Amino acid sequence: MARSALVTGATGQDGSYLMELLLKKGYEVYGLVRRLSVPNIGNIQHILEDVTLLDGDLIDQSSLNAAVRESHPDEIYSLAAQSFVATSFVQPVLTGEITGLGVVRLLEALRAYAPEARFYQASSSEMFGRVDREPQDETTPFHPRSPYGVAKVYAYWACVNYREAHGLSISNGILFNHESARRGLEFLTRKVSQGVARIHAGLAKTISLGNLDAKRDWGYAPEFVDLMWRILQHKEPDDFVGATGEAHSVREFVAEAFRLVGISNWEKHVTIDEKNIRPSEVYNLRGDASKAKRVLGWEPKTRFKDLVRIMVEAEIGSLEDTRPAKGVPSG
Ligand code: NAP
Ligand code: G4F
Repeated sequence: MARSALVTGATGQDGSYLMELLLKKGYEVYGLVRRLSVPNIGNIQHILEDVTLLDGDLIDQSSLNAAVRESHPDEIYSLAAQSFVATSFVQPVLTGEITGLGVVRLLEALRAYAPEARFYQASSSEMFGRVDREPQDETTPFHPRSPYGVAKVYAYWACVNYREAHGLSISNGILFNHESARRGLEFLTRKVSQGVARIHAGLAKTISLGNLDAKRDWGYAPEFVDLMWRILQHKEPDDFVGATGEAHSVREFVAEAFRLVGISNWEKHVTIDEKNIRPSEVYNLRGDASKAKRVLGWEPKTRFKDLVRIMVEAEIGSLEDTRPAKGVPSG
């Protein structure tokens, strides 16, 4: 019989890649989606006929109970979150409700209705925050710097506690930034790759950014969902860092994206706006994923320059797709 998996955050970047991966592996796939006035299914349009979507919201316990009961999951992937750090400063209570307490609601549903299932929690390198060592691994202390990071720390420890207190099979993936053309438009890599493509096409002149000096360990999302799956195949529940081991600054990302379209004087096209600067910043993240390599055989392949190229090319391609063909009137 096919194994069954329930994925929360199904419409997001990671949820969409993970559901594709699980389908390829022969799983029966259930995706939790919340009701929106206009459905947000762009990332999963192509697999809609192959998965079962269940209505639910991390704020609503009964909908999570029903989703777990209906999907009879062997594996649960807890990916849903208010995941944008900047928003967490203006919506800290909502972020705590969804990104923190929402995970506990899902754990309660696990405990009541699928205690044999393996559970993956999407923990984050944002939990390390103000780091006191480099690179960061599973033993690095947490010092979150945003309401989002604080909520993720709460969810992380809730998962550890449910594992220890109730003997449930719960694992954390502490993943560093991973990106793709399916990233939300507000995240740095997508904002830059889309902005560069638009400037290249003559549709815009500048991109408005914040702190150019922050450094991130940026990887490619499809490789990181493979790590999520590997974590749940490991017999013993455990916590793993996922990272490339390389850090680059926002400035480097911007320069490389412009270089790809032949623009060397990129400073002319970037403005710095106070509104993009966070009240407290995470300045430097670089991960050490040697445990994931040693125990799970996982190693990311896509390096920084490949990632920037993949994202810029995707944006240029999608702009070309939306342009009217020659001779065809628009409108
Ligand atoms: P994402 O694209 O922002 O997706 C978040 C998902 O959560 C969306 O499907 C969203 O649904 C759903 N969601 C939000 N609020 C919800 C609620 N109240 N009830 C039910 N669903 C809700 O995030 P991602 O990049 O795929 O990341 C997946 C997970 O990994 C998140 O937990 C994120 O915090 C974590 N993480 C991400 C990274 C990274 O670099 N991408 C790194 C470490 C950890 P809508 O489409 O309806 O908004
Ligand atoms: O792309 P970002 O918004 O991602 P951030 O804050 O690192 O968070 C992402 O990665 C986390 C893993 O570490 C996830 F847990 C989280 O859910 C999310 O996926 O910002 C990256 C960096 C920051 O230092 C930010 O201050 O870019 C800097 N930045 C500079 N200008 C900007 C901008 N970020 C955004 N979004 N927009 C700007 O204009």
